[in-house]
Amino acid sequence: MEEKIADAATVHRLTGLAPAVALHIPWDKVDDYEALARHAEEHGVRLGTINSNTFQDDDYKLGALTHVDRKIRQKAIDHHFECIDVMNATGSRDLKIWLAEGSNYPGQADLRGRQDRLAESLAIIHERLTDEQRLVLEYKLFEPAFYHTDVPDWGTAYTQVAALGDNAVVCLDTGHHAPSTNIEFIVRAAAAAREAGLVRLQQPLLRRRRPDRRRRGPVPAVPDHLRGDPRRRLRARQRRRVHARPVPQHRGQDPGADPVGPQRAGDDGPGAARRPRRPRPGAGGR
Ligand SMILES: [Mn+2]
Repeated sequence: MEEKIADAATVHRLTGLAPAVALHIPWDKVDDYEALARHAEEHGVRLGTINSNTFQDDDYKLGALTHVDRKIRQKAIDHHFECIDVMNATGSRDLKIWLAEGSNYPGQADLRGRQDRLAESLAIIHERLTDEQRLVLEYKLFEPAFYHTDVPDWGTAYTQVAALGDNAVVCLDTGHHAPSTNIEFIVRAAAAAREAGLVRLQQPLLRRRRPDRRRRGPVPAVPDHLRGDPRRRLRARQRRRVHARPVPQHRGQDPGADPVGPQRAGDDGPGAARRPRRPRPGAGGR
């Protein structure tokens, strides 16, 4: 763990983009969290979000916070209580929950019952947080189940957290959507909900695309770290690295060339930012 933090601190020293290191429980369990927090501080970073894990244990193969068996549900809730203890020891603000829960064929599970049990479990976990701490619910389409997912999209995640209170928010991970999903549109909807005083989404929502938290306003086409220095900006333009499309978080999910064709005229399709540039026909080349 000490080595991981030192590595993360090196990345932060070079980029200035990653001041906090998230821990994943139980993978990043240590005996003394205060000592770990001090170690992070000495390296110029701090301990950030605490992530729970209910997708590894065989007990959770049919669900964790949604499981029909009260004992399994309680086990998953207790795991989140343990994560909150870690948050209290490290001074972390956010408890991030991503659930690998769903079903594989029609009729396997009662979709409404699972949603109700999820609401009940989240309420019990949320109850344990202080007003300064936040419950952050992350959604993801189809993983690992492939008939239904309990928290597949921002609407479902929002419905669940809206019932909990102001300190429960949705996390948007740009790699967690179907191909061709317009993520900018989701950001717009979430920002509108925030302005109406319904939800606070800004930090986790914009984290991946707006690393500089001091800046406000709409997310620009040119990322903050490329503003300022025109030489870097020019180089970025030469490489066509301007964020025409969000880059999928997991390389394996990059669908490559869009099977239904470009979304906009002149668009290189999903994943364009990471693909080698296609040769363009020159004058008289067509
Ligand atoms: Mn994610």
